[in-house]
Amino acid sequence: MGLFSKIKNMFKSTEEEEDIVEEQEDEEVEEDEEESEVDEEIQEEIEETNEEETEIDEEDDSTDVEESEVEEESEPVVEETKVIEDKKSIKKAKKEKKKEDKKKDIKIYEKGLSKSREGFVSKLANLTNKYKKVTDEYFEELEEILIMADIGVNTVMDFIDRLRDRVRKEHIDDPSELKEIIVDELFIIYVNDEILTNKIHYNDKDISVILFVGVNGVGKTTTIAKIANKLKSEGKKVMMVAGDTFRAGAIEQLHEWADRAGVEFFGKEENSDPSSVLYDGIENAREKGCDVVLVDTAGRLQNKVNLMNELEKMNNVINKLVDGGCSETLLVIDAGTGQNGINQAKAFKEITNITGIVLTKMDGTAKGGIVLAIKEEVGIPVKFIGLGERMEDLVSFDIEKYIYGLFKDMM
Ligand SMILES: Nc1nc2c(ncn2[C@@H]2O[C@H](COP(=O)(O)OP(=O)(O)OP(=O)(O)O)[C@@H](O)[C@H]2O)c(=O)[nH]1
Ligand SMILES: [Mg+2]
Repeated sequence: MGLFSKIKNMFKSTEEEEDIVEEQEDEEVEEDEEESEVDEEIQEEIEETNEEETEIDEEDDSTDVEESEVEEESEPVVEETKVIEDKKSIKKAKKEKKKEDKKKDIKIYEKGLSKSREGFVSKLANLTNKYKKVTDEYFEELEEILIMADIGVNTVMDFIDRLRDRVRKEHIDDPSELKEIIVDELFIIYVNDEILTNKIHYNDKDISVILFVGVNGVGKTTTIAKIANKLKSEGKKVMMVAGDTFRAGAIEQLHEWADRAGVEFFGKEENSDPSSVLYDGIENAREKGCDVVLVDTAGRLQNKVNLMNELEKMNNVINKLVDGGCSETLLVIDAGTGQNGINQAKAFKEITNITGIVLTKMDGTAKGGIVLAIKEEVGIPVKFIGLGERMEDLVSFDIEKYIYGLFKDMM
């Protein structure tokens, strides 16, 4: 079975009732297994404690003092059993929440990628219907569709070469046979033997500071709000720091988002030195017991040297105040800007250490291929994608959900 079929099967349950029932049954079995695991744990712990008791019993020379000690020893068994039972219910609740979140995420992917699906994926489907045989014209048209989808010329060239190779070796001449192979190969481009790190790195020793950079209007501030909202729902205490002191109204805008998300805010007046805002912001966050500090910046690229100096200064502040330094520097890119966005990523990569990319406005573009282009041409992992303007419309990037959201109608 091809990769895509596997992915499709994984997500089928969100659209078919029957599968939901099956899934539930599977999960019940899983839960039973888990329960028996926990039961075994309980059993082991009880046995251990009993063993300790007999040891004490054996040592017992019938002095009153020691006897009362033995009695005291037996109490923790009850307590421990209770702790384990609590753990069990917490585990169960966590699992339920994960399941819910996964379903919500898939829905957001499906909805947010509908433009891309209708655009480039429907073109792919039409191509298959148009050609009876895999010919040179077929490849040329396929190449054009992929380039139009912002996949990036070099990536497309490599991709077409690989596809031609497979067609030759596997003696394929029916375009419909190629559909699944195309999706598989696109997936392979992304995965490419690397371990995908879509996870956000949090500082486990100290407060986590995350910087957001990117050119004007790409969605930095909105993304900060969305991430704050996400972190808050995970139980983290968050502060937003208004490091964009350059654009008029930027500080107030961030403040409003902080209020809406119900998180802490720190800012100074317009035109303050961003590094001094950051310095005081981190100290303030520490005083308030925050876990994560999200820093908005004015990432204008018009003057590369200035921006580089400013970001370096900000990093020096973070290094001075925070054990382990900056947790992440996320570059925000507007997916609708295509090659321009890729060029921004390349430019920012030269200026500072970008650890991840947030691709916004994926819902507004019919060119879902940019994710693959970023991977190929920039080599920085996409950590989040924005699929709408609402607070909930930001999801951790997951290649499997992405491929599913993109191609679900094609097969
Ligand atoms: N459809 C859609 N719109 C988005 C998304 N993310 C951001 N936007 C919109 O993009 C616009 C700009 O967003 P901001 O967050 O202000 O962008 P910014 O990078 O902070 O802009 P400056 O502070 O001016 O540099 C707003 O109208 C947002 O609602 C998204 O994922 N989907
Ligand atoms: Mg902004």
